[in-house]
Formats: sequence, structure tokens, C-alpha cells
Amino acid sequence: MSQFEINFDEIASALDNAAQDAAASATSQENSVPTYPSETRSSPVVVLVIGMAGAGKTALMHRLNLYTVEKGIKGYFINLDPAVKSTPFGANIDIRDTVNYKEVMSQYGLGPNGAILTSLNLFATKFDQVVQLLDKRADTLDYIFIDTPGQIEAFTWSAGGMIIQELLASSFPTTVIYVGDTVRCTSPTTFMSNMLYSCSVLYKSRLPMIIAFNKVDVVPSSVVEEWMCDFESYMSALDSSTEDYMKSFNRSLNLVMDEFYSHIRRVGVSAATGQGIDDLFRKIDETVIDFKTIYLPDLQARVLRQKSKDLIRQEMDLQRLHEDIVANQGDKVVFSVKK
Ligand SMILES: Nc1nc2c(ncn2[C@@H]2O[C@H](COP(=O)(O)OP(=O)(O)OP(=O)(O)O)[C@@H](O)[C@H]2O)c(=O)[nH]1
Ligand SMILES: [Mg+2]
Repeated sequence: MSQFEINFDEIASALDNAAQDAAASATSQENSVPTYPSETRSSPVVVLVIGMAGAGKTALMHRLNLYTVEKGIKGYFINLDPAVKSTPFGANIDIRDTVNYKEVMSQYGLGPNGAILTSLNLFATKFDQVVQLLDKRADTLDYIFIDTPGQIEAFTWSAGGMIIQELLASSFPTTVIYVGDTVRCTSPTTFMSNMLYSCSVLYKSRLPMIIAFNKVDVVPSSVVEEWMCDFESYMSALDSSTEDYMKSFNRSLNLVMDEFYSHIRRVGVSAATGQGIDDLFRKIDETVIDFKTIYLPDLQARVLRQKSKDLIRQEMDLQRLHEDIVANQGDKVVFSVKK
């Protein structure tokens, strides 16, 4: 046999070994799937602040910062809004230090929303470093608060946003505060839009959620909170509303949303005056129990499912390569795309 002849038996046996190695490594990884840090030590709670534009997310972050300083709570503040002009809460980590939103807009020829989305995706590629940093500081922190862009979909429905959420949730108990603008929510139609949005955030993120009705210094949240627990009161608000075009649709939605309302924690707050912030902290702590008992097992099951899918795909690729090498006997070796 010349020096350049191929020994197919050797290749076949090498491929078999590689397949066995891949299976062994995947099995060992499966066994090490999230051993959760909080089970071995006290862990900070990550709080993602999400909500429609102008609902008061950034103002709430500022209030939370003031509150933590006043009460001696160890808080850490992260800004994930690349387009924000200033962060009154004094961010410990700021996406704007890593990604230049204006530069992204001009370099990629994007509009404002596309640039926010792309900036988040770019930042997500570095987010494991953020988690490593948080992990190092975990023993010294109680809460990690994260401000997000007003374009909710840019965070909740983007690949980057999902990576960020999953990296955080697989390291720390994580909860979502959905900030609603109480003043706007006094309109039954806007209230329903907000509830649908919060519902979509809940089902996409699969994390525990608190709805914080903000700006209660202007309008109390009692009316909208009543709509969440008393089906009839929302129906009669709809009846007396002048927004005729949406009435029957909102009636049907209210029937569906009843189940959602019954599982969601809610609180009225004012980022401006600090009203309701004590209650908000109590609710955040309650969600940690939900996270550990309901959301973490679900996350672990998803990680395991993904790993076993990857393992099957790896084995199929190796099998196809093996078959192609044997079938081609030294000719060009390519993966068959038909299989
Ligand atoms: N009266 C009152 N105004 C508030 C409160 N919270 C926020 N605001 C005002 O609402 C406006 C929007 O607040 P932001 O904190 O910028 O809202 P945001 O949700 O961060 O907005 P985006 O980042 O653009 O999505 C500002 O003018 C705030 O001063 C509040 O509790 N009470
Ligand atoms: Mg903001």
C-alpha cells in the first residue's frame, strides 16, 4: 500500500470511536446539567424590568436603586437599553459601554428598532462574561436589576434577548417585573393590550412574573387591579366605555384572560414617590419559591431535551459520513443532503 492510499477500515473504526466519545461526553454533560448555584449557596435574585415604552421602567430602576441604598440592600444595576440617553440609576454594567447604538445604525444601515435588536444580539454574544462577573460577585449581592428597551419584542422575542434570559435563569433565580402605565391602563382597551403583552412575555420567557402598575401617584391602581380579580367589573367598565369598536372582542378576551390573572402577582407602585416599593420587594421574594419549584425544573428539562437532540444529530452526522466514505471508496466524500 502506498503512503497516500486510504485505509477505509481504519477510518471506519476511528469514526466509531468518535461516535462513542461523543455519546460519552454528552452523557457526562447531561449528568452535570444545571446544578443550581442557589442550592449550594445564597444567590442574588435577577429582576428583569420589562414594559411598553414610557411605562416608567428606567424611573422604576432609579427608585429601586434609591430604595436599596436606603435599606442597606445590596443591589446591582444593569442597563440593556442601547438607545437610552442617560441612566439615572447609575448602571454597574451598561450595554452602551460595549455597543454603540448609533454606530450600529449607520454601519448596518438600520432604523432605530433594528439597531436596538442588533445591539442586543451583539451584546448577547458577550453575555456569558457578564454572567461570570455576576457569579464572582454573587456572594455579595441580594438583587440584580436589569432595565430593558421599551420595544418589548426586541428583548423578549429576539435571539439575543432569549440567550440573555436563559443564561441568567440558569445561574440565578430570575423573575420578570412587567411595568404597566396605570394612567393609560384606565382605558379598558389599553388595559387589555397591556395584559395581552404581559401574557406573551410570560409564555415566551417562562419565568415568574409580577405586574407592577406604575404611576399610582397620578391614578390609583385599585380600579385596574379590580378588573383583574372581578370579571364583572371589567365587563361593566367596557359597557360604559365609548370605545365601541373593540367591545365584543375585549369581552371575549376577558373570558380567556381570567385564568392568566388568577396566577399573576400584581402591585401598584410609584417610581416617582416610592409608594408600593416595599410590597414589590415582598412579591419578588415570593416569586423565588415559584422559580425554584416550577420554572427551574422546566428549564432543566428543556436543557436536557436540547442536549439529547444535539447528541442524536451528532450521531446521525457521523453515521452519514461513515456510510459516504464506505460507499465512495476513496472518491470525493461529501455528506448526503437527501438523508
Ligand atoms: N407621575 C409619574 N411619572 C412617572 C413615573 N414613572 C415614570 N414617570 C414618567 O414617565 C415618563 C417615562 O418614564 P421612563 O422611566 O423613561 O419610561 P421607560 O419605560 O423607561 O421608557 P422607555 O425606556 O422609552 O421604554 C417620564 O417622563 C417619567 O418621569 C411615576 O411613578 N409617576
Ligand atoms: Mg427606559
